[in-house]
Amino acid sequence: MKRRHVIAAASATIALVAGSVVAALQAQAEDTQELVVNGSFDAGLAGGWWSTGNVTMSVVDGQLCAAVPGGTVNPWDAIVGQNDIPLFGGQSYAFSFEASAASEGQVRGVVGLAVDPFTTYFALSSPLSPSTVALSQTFTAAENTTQGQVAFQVGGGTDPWTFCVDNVSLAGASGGYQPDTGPRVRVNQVAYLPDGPKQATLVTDAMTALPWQLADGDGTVVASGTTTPRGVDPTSGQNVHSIDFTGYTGSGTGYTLRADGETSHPFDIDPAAYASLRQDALKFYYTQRSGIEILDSLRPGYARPAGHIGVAPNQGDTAVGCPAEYPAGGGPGCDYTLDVAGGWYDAGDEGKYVVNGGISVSQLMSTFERSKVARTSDPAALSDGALTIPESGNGVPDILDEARWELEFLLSMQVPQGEPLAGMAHHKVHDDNWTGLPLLPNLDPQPRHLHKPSTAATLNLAAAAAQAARLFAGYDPAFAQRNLIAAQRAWAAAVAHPAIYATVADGNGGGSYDDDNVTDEFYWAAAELYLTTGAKKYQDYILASPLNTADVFRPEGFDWKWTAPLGRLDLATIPNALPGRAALRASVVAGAQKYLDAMHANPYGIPYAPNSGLFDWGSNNLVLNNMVVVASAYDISGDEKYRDAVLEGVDYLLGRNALNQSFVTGYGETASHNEHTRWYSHELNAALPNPPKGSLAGGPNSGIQDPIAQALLQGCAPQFCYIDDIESYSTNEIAINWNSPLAWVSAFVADQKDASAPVAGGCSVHYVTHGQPPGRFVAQVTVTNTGSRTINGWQLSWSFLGNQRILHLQGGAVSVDGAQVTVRDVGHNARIKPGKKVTFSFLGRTSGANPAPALFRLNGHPCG
Ligand code: 9MR
Repeated sequence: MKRRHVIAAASATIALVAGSVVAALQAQAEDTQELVVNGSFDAGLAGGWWSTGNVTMSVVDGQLCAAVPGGTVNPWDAIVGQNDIPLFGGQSYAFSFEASAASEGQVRGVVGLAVDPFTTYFALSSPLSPSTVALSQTFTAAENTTQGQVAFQVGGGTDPWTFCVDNVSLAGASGGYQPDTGPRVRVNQVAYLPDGPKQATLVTDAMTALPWQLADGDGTVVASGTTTPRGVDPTSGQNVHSIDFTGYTGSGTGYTLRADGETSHPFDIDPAAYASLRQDALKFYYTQRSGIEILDSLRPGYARPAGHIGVAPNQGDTAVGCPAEYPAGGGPGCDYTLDVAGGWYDAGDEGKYVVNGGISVSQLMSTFERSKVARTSDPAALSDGALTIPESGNGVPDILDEARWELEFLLSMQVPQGEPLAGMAHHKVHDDNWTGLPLLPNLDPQPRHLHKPSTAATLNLAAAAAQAARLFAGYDPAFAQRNLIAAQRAWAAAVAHPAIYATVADGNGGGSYDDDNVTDEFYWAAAELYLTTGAKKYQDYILASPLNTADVFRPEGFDWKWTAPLGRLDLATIPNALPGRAALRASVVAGAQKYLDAMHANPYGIPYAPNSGLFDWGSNNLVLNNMVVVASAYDISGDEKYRDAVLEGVDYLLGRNALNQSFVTGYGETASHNEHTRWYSHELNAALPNPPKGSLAGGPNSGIQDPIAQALLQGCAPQFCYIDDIESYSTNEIAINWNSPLAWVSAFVADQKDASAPVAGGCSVHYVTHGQPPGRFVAQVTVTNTGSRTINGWQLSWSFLGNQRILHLQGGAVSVDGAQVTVRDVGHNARIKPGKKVTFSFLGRTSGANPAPALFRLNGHPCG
């Protein structure tokens, strides 16, 4: 915007001088909002200003000027505009702009629908000359839409001309948006565990304690007490009380909690409630798959054709090249093509990003890896067949099969040998331009390109592939080896090119996933490579990294951009020989304590308290990642306060929040179901489904970076910066890196079902390896009965953590299923009296790190 002399047009009902339009309208009505983003062009063309292909836009002298061709027929044959403007039927809007022509021309300023049938709601036309005219008029919107647009139709002239426009404003009511938050008693709408914490929150004006009652499914009051006033909660702006009904340990369905004349949504108290969430959170990945038909037989209601397999109108992904010049000044593109079909679509868009793929697939693999090392875990729940995917029944745990779908894609993004950046990974592949909604993947007509390799992507590949190398060793040694080689090549390439950064400017048609600090990715990749290989060079790197001793558990949590915690968590929980490992384990517990303290300080029990007080994009995944840290502290320390903190954190996501809603589709009385996705776009097209059960919404985001959130949620307290609308991509998208901690945490919570059962403390196992010629080792395993009753008949099971294989075993009968080993007694040694031992030994083969198994189960119960 630049102050210029303006002539008020005769047709305008309100004539205003430049610069005061918005202020004046704001004075008119308190809830008036500016709906045009960057209508002053102070930020160049930011805000999504677009034009038809025959018009060239530029910002000149603080205004948008467009070179318009001559010889078009209709006004709409040349357009400059902005989309994604929400309008509310019956509400009044003031539309204004200032325009001129370098010589002469004609403009038709339209407020209309950006999609078919392109309804014009309102139009304001004027001839233009070099003197700037200000046009403004009010109108009443005819219908609700989140897909309104402001468009300047400048076609229809015989001669080419230059159109300039400035101070574009569409100001109007916010629609009086008030979320329906239902009863003021806020609970986990899914289930509490009978032996877990049971917390609720009451929104009330009362300043003193109030009585509460818990009623069972028949309406019988089964517990009562008084609330604890907590004052005004800064995350919601509400005066709240907390309610603690942990003392009730019964179980059943249809419980309600009553206080202050309000009755909560119903909920269960059920030890087995989270088994289905574990499965659904993991099943999410099949329906995110690219490059494969989604079968109705596997996901009824979710069938869709394979996307991006080189079949028109798709222009990818079987032979994708680079642009001549990488976007955003990235220099010359590559001169080869890659087959990058497959993988998961990132989120609601059809891009595939190595950075985000890396953390997502790693967290899936960690969900599986935890089942090898954590006492409260259930490998059977993650076994082959658990997820009903195309690979079910192939002898490999489904969770690893699902991970492999993404790993194959990550490997395909690696720059081939012989090329200048060989071993690096291309940062991403996506459409050249953003597409609208809905759009089934197979119908995406946009050209797609590989984007410039980045150090961050390369290290994501290194970390994920290194982890895959140890996890697949027991199931598919060739694939494991392929991953190991790729990981090592990626590491070497990242060391050789340590500072090739993705920039925020490379964000057209896909997310930028920009990151100019990759010290954390180096730390994470070194950790995974060390855990898999045990090699000294990775150990040296870890020990020399300042991040190895830094406090990596920040108040704002971790995500794709801050990955040091991934390395720290794995070094702490997966057995290894790193010097100083005890301190790393202690650091996880210390980090968890901070999140636990934050959670207890917050009356909604949110284990997330960023220093800014603002919630970030995808806050639900940050909450969940903090819970991963807390759960790991429980696995490390066995201290139940950490287990309980995870259970309480889940309450927030499933309804104990200011909006009184669950953020997981299909879970809870009132749950997110209109998440931003291009193919499960039921809100826009009734023939399409909503996102599948178990899909996590990004969640409250103080930044509100999308138009509908900006129109409706201005000034929101953090918890209110969310709307379950498909257009709200900054608060309500689904994403592979958001469901991955949901899967991890819901698996952890599902595993807590037996926590009240006494832990079998009747055995201990001593596992010692010695005499290691290269590639060979001998292990001696001693099982001691530390209980008071004779064990009569035993079977000891464990999982190898790397590529160990048993060649020959004495003193037991061995069976092997992938990485899982079971050794049974051989009759004569079946009885182990209290205080006595049995011993067996085996000759094994391995390469790389050879840690002792972390967890032994005797007759199904953890030992030690
Ligand atoms: O999760 C990402 C978040 O941390 C960033 O702030 C945001 C803006 O850059 O982008 C998010 O990731 C989106 C990605 O760029 C494109 N696919 C959808 C992702 C989730 O919204």
